[in-house]
Amino acid sequence: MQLSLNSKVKDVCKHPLGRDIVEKLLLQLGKSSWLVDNPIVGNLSLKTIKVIVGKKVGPGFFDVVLDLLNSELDSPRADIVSPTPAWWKEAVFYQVYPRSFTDQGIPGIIDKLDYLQNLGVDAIWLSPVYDSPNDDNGYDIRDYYSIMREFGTMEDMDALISGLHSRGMKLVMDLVVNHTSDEHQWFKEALDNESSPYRDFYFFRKSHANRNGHDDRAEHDSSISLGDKKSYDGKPPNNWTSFFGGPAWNYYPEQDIWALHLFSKKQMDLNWENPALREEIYKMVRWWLAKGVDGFRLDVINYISKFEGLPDGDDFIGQLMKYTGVERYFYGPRLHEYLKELRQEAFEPFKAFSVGETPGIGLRAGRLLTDEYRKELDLIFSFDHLEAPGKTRFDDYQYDLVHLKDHYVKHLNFDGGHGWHTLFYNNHDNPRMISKIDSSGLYAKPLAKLLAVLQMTLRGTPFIYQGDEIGAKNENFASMDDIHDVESHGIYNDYLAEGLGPEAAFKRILAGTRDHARVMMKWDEVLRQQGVNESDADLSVLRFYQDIIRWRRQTCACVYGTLEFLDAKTKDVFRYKRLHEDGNIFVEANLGINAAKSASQEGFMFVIGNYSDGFGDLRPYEVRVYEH
Ligand code: TEU
Repeated sequence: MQLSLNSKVKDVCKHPLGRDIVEKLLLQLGKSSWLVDNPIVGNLSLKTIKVIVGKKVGPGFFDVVLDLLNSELDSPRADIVSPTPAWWKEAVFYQVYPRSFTDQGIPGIIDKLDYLQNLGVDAIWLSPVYDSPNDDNGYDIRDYYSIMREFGTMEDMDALISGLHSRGMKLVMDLVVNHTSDEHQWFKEALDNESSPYRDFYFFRKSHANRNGHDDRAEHDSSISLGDKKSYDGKPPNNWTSFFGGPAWNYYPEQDIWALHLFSKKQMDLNWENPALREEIYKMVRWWLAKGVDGFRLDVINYISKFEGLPDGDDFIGQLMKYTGVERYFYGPRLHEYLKELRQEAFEPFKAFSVGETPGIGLRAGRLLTDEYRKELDLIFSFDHLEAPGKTRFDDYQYDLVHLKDHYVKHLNFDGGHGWHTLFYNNHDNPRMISKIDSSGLYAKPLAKLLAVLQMTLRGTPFIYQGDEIGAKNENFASMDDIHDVESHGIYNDYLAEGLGPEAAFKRILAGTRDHARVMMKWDEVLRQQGVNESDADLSVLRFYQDIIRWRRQTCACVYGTLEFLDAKTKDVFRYKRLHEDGNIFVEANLGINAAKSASQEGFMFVIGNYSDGFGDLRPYEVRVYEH
């Protein structure tokens, strides 16, 4: 059904994307869903709501939202099915960030394959190792067909693939196809020659002649010299902002043209509307798969379809989401079509695995991307659980695990068996989760083990990020000089431009910088933790990870068992069962630092926990796993 201003709030809530957006808003505002689900509000028309909130949200808001909702006509299936078995549902993944896993590039990773195998890992996701000028640590690819010199050679890459395969492990590479480096041959030719076939691989646009008023972002854009600013009329083609600070457009004075970059100034967005570009991408994916790669993690893959004409973003949504324009591309009108085509043309012939990185995708849209019958992606990474309601990554606050529990209760059974989930707490884009929960570090060890248990026993595929297995924490960076990430510097400059003092701006960067997760892996700590004696009652985090992964491997309930939440409404304690014909498990976890009553279940025997024994009240962040 097409929605319009005559539609009612309840119609919007019935629409999958509409419901996702409403829930996201409610979460941000800390309001209960009763606010929209009660019949009085539910029966109000959007026209009436517009009269009530119109001033606050501005004139274009409703049109923009309706445009977005009307671009999605499907809904996830309502029936319940049993999940089909797949290797990637059973596997434990481990993300390697090659710049800091070792300082030896790909040969360094090969050296650590035995370590990963001993840990119990089945597959690695390798962040980009392609040739790149490294403006964004390899997420700015210059050549998809060659390896970054400092990481090694194509022969090293082949050796990595065979080293993994000979150990029965798999390799998932990073696929960055929303953008390329501005040093990619395609972009260079496209910029230099207006009639190049590559011109339409990117978004080149003239200034927006009709934009009203003077746009002073141009003056603040330090990448453009004063002389150039004369020829530059200060009007980028639209008002979108970049995730890494400043406008999402680069101006090229010699050609008097702009090009779109949602990320850094050197990461130019690709135009997926162009079939020739899509064919180049599919060809490249097939080339890697033919080499033996087992699948890909698809970088910001939900951004590849932009609304036609690249219309301005809504200012209200921009303020709310911190980035202007996102609603014009985070779930674009041709996204499903492109994903189906990519799967069919490149993944399907190799039976390859895909996990999409999809910032901003909610529960229902997530199903439309991953439900098996839709033949799009196998899995997605969404990030709603990484921050508490109303908080962003750059807020300095204490993360409450009750949010994580609420998130899981809502999400993990929602797919009705048609889809599957990813279970992760860290990656190369986020500060360390255990530091967000407890900045004092006092409970770092029980917390690291608690997260490991949840990750290995909930319904979904675990993705460990390098360092999780030794309980890695945030770093004590002293100033911006210690920070290398292009995102942190861009956002720091935005904060200064907004009037924040250098100290306050640094404090925010310190809370959210991606560098916490990008420092060198602490191999001396690995050695220390490996040395902990088997009989030691208080196992190191590393030994604990090994044990729990080994146990998960022999416990079918951890993978395919149905998931049943107990006491879902009880705060502070998280209890669930996984039920399977080969045996059941029961997990209980104290989500805070106050003692909580244990409610062990009849017939269940204690298997493993993060304190030396499993008796009495639950201690701070204590988790216990039982079997029956
Ligand atoms: O990340 C995209 C992404 O969602 C984050 O950078 C996000 O924009 C940011 O956290 C805002 O909250 C992927 C990669 O994982 C990241 O390392 C790259 O920098 C980025 O894409 C561009 O390729």
